[in-house]
Amino acid sequence: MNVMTEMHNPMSVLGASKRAELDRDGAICVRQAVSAADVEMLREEIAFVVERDSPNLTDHTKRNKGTSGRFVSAFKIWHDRPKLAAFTHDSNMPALVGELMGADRVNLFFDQCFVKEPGTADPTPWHQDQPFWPLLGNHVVTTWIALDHVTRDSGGVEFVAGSHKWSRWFQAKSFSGENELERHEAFEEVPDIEADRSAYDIISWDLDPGDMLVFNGMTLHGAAGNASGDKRRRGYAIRYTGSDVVYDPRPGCTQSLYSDALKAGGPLDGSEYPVVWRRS
Ligand SMILES: O=C(O)CCC(=O)C(=O)O
Repeated sequence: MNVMTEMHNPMSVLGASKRAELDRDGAICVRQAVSAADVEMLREEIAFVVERDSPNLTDHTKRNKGTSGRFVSAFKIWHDRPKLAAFTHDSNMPALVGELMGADRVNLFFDQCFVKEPGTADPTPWHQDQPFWPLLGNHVVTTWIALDHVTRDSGGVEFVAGSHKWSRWFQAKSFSGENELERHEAFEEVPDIEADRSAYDIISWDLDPGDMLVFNGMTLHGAAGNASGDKRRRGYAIRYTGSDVVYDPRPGCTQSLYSDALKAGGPLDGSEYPVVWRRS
């Protein structure tokens, strides 16, 4: 059964154990969450953004310049793409994350695609998402939908299980190692996880197209480059927030996520970060 299209209450298919697993580990995998038709639609939409060098495209392929491959992402893409707007707002995705977070309300924060072409040496550095985002609260999740067959060697995203509960915030840095974000004095440097992988409980999943990772905004995660000679590694990520989240415009966040329309300490509600689900 396909999680997104076949049901009114997504948790009836997922089961309560997924919510407990997400709470415990900070990351879960939902198999075949998205239909083949939606995977195809997402591939086409992402190709439009990535292949036309759209203005919201960031090229992270700087760390290993001169090597083959390319690692790009694009950000806030649903605004210009009606099919992505429909998918992020009107599919069962908001209800699914609302149930997984145990929230009464879900806002769409933003969407983003990540493409690692074959032979890309650039890793996705280990990081937490929330230090990049002007948000406070626990109801912050990403759904990362695989659009290709993904393994650790082709750049599958890995997570440090339980790290969302460490009560530690790590300084945000750009993926390319350039354009450092403003330093936040209270934030620590990310530990060198690659230097001592066995010290951490690292979890990951091989994915087929349509499988979906769901993870908390405070979970440490990263990915290797794409060592495959012929397989792309495309992911479509949607960032949702829930009812316990407030706007926190502290220094050091991604500039374009600040909003003049929101009040510090207030809810995200507004046209920029719309409410897409309410518990009935
Ligand atoms: O796809 C990737 O390599 C990075 C994904 C990521 O860091 C995220 O979705 O927060």
